Amino acid sequence: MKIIDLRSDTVTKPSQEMRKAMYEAEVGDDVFKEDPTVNKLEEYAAELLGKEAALFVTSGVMGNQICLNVLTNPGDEVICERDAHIFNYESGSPAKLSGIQLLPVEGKNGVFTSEQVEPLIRPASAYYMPRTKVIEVENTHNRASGAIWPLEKIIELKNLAKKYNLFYHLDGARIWNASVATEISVKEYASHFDTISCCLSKGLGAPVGSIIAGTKDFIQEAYRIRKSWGGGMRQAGILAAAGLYALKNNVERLKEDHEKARYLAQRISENKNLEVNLDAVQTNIILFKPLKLSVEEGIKRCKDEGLILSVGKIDLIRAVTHLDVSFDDIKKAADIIDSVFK
Ligand code: TLP
Repeated sequence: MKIIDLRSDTVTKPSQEMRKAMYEAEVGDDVFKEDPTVNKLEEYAAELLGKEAALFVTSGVMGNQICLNVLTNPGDEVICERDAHIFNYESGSPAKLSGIQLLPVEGKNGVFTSEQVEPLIRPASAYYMPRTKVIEVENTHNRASGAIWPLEKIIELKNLAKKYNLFYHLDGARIWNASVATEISVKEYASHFDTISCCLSKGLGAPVGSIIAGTKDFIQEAYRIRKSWGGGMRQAGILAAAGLYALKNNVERLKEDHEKARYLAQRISENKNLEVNLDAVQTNIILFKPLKLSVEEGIKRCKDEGLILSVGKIDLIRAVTHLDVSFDDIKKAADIIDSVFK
């Protein structure tokens, strides 16, 4: 039985062409900054994101956590959305690695407003309170079904961050998806933030790695932190080659993943035993609620039929489209979902 794996876009495997690029990569010791392919990837990504410098890191979690660590001191506070990845899925690392706390705000489809944030900013004179240091935004928003932050909302919060002298960080794990969906360049998105972390190993199909970007001074400090957390890699050009290949070949095609997600979400919405917020399905993630079966039972029954899904939230099932599933696979997935939740 062919298995259709929609647990995440992280399950993609490097294509033959990507593997060829990896095989042929020129390498050196990146801890000495002598890996030409890593250097090329970092320069290319910095240019693409319109930032002074970029750094190749092992994962999205490492990217976000290095950024937060560099931007804060222990005891500081970071404002983020209630469903943010840094709040829910990074193993408590802000507290563990940087001694900082997060202040979550309830958003709508992952988006929160400056009116919500302004009253939460701690007064500078209140020495007994934590210091507010960073506002963090996630675009696209994973636990909000891949919803996109409207540019005007991004700018509104940037202005607030500026007003209070706060840093502004973007978890842009899937910023590529936001960019192809809106036709707003990643450079434009990134220009509003001090720091950005974005993944190569999600919809872009690279096996490993993320990029963080910001000013030269920021990246110099990030480089120290990466090493101290065990993230200094040696002949990492083999991995960077996959990242470069992904950035050059796999961005535009994300549109196909969005079409697949729209089709699947539509089919799910036609099933009276399932509930889906179609407004939030703007990119490649679908969250849906089974009304008659539990999430666990629904996932188990789909798996028995050859479709692997994951838990999106306590009462929601998640399906993510990606480059290793065809349109036919998605039609099959929709049929399986219909038969399980009939
Ligand atoms: N998300 C994973 C899981 O952790 C849920 C997924 O399958 O979607 N930021 C965002 C918005 C993410 O969605 C993820 C991964 C990360 C950061 C972390 O990236 P990795 O897994 O590379 O550390």
